[in-house]
Amino acid sequence: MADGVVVEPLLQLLEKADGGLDSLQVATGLRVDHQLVVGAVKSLQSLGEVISAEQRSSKRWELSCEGKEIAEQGSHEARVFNSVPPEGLAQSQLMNLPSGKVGFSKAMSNKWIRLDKNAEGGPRVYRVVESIEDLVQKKLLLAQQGQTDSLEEKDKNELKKRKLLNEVNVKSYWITKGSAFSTSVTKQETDLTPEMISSGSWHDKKFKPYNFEALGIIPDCGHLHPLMKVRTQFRQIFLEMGFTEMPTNNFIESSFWNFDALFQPQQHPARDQHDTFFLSDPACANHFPEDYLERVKRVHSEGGYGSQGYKYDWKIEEAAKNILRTHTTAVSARMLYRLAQQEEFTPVKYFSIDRVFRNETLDATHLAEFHQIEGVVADYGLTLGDLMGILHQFFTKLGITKLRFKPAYNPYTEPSMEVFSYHEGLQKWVEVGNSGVFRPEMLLPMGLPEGVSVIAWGLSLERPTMIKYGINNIRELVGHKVHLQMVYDSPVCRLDC
Ligand code: FB9
Repeated sequence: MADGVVVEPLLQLLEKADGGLDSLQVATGLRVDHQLVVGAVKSLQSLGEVISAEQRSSKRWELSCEGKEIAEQGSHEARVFNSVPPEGLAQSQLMNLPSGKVGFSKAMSNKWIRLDKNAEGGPRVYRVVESIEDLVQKKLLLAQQGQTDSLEEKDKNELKKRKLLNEVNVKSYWITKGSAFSTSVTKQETDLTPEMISSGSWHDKKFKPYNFEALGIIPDCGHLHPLMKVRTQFRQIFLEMGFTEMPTNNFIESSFWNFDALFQPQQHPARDQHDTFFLSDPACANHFPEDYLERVKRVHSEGGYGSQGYKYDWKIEEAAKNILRTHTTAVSARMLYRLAQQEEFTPVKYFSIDRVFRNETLDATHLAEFHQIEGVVADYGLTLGDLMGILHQFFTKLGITKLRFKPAYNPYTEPSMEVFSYHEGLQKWVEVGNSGVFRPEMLLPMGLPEGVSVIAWGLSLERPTMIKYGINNIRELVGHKVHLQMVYDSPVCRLDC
């Protein structure tokens, strides 16, 4: 029955009722599910003052699944009694019956059966009485028919203790006649159709009033991953600071741009298999700016630009190896080389936020890839002080004001600094990034003018995202085990608060 079919019978019952009706009574009287009656009440309420309905809570007794089964088939103890023939039954056989184990002790305590432990052939069960009255089943049947009032409190509590009967809170409606009560209601139209207008039938129709309180249907839509929400915030911060985003749409990079151009020697441990992912096909890149490549080769093997170099036999084969980029600093190198090709140098502020890949040991906060955030500023005469200043400006926009700088080492920056911030929640200093001034051995072979210095810093996107969204394990944030509901439910991200 749809709730529309319940409306008329409900009104008929209300017409005859003395005072009012409870929706549960109506459901029992009409032998329909209570929710259908609730639906009919709501559609009648939308018609105006046909009825008035007041929500109320009441307690009522409901049979549990086991209670329903016993009401239908009898208690376990009764089933045990009925399974014992006049000549008795071996206890082992009785215990193998479906109700044996559950009903045996109750049947014994009811003195319906007795156990002869010394019987020939082993312990044997005999009936003690001719017949029994299964009161448990009787009481459950009364409760099932809504006659729990006829049960004593102790009976109800005993059945509740045996988890056969539960007392539940039930929300229902007390329904009374409204000021515009009628036993027949005309269906209200929800749409004014062209046919109604052309035929004029709209004159005889009743239209459902607009419900301006109704909430809109939440549209199905896409959802941004928390990482992408935080990336947008970082992008906004960089743009506000006048930075231009670098093109990072190449996960695959040559070792030349990822390492050699950054003056990272070919025997550096970061360049071997256990830290870097190498491609097998295509294994090698084969297009490099020839003159620039020669200058890189020379600065590694012989030195130059005031540097003694690394004095090793630099090999193009090593530089040509294709890898998954280990940092977005490879992109910065490409962009700085392109800047150096300009007729006249112009200062720049670049940033990038994209995936990088490292063949690292995985743990709760580290995967073989992460998103690196990088800022780069190139101008004449930039110093470590400028780097500290721009780091303060950048992190202040993240709401991080207490910074400390610790001397560090990077192959491509000198000096280098690790950046720390005091975490009020953890009551300790935590590393929030790394930074430095690119070495002349990196910048001058590119062709950047003497006197131009480049300061840069980097951090990850995952760490602030995990902190912001209270995620402890990286696998709850990224990867195949991520619950999409986490993505749907993740709130908007504001980094400065
Ligand atoms: O992101 C990091 N920590 C961090 C950052 C922000 C943050 O925000 C809080 C909510 C307010 C919290 C924490 N780190 C760098 C520090 C550590 O997490 C570290 O354990 C992990 N590091 C990654 C590298 O790990 C292999 C983070 C990643 C990182 C480290 C260095 C760089 C980039 C990313 C760099 C660089 C660089 C240096 C010089 C010149 C150019 C780039």
